[in-house]
Amino acid sequence: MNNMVTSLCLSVMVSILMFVHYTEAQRVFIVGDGTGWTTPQDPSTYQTWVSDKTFAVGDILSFDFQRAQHNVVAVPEESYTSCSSANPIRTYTTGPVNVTLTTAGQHYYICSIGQHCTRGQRLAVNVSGSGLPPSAAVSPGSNTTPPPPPSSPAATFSSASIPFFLFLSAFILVIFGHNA
Ligand SMILES: *[C@@H]1O[C@H](CO)[C@@H](O)[C@H](O)[C@H]1NC(C)=O
Ligand SMILES: *[C@@H]1O[C@H](CO)[C@@H](O)[C@H](O)[C@H]1NC(C)=O
Ligand SMILES: [Cu+2]
Repeated sequence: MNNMVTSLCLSVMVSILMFVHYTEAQRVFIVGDGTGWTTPQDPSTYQTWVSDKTFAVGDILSFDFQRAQHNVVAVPEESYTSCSSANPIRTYTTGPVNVTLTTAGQHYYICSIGQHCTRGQRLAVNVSGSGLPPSAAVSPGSNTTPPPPPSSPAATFSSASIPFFLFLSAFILVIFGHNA
């Protein structure tokens, strides 16, 4: 096998690996699954929904609702707790909408229409800092979360590293290509 072929294979492998990690790093969660984003029958529906999940920066919350019937308002903790739309961080009025979790920490969402929030249409998620294995976001005392799926260390790469690795692949290709 000549250098050209070797470097081409290497480039393709690196690109594929990065793509795999990219897709791992950006998981999409349908909020409420089949229930969607609505005023739930059971007020604890969304608390139950988050209880067996862990979230990392880069994950996407997909809120499935019809425009005008509901909305999604990102709010501070106090507003979530009191079901107030005071100090909104961001409002999404058109559903379905994908909200990317871009920062670590607690994120709170409510529906500000009518009494929907007090009837249970609110969501609090705890987002871990990187694409670390989900176990990193679970407190030691918690036994409600099943063991996390195996996750390679490279899954900690954010989508931002993709251009870098594509560039690296091209670089390797050029260097080895010239030596061929
Ligand atoms: C949300 O993201 C998922 C997965 O990428 C995609 O299939 C879906 O169409 C997106 N929905 C919206 C409203 O952008
Ligand atoms: C969120 O997760 C972090 C990391 O596991 C934990 O230290 C923190 O207490 C959690 N915050 C809340 C409000 O549950
Ligand atoms: Cu609503």
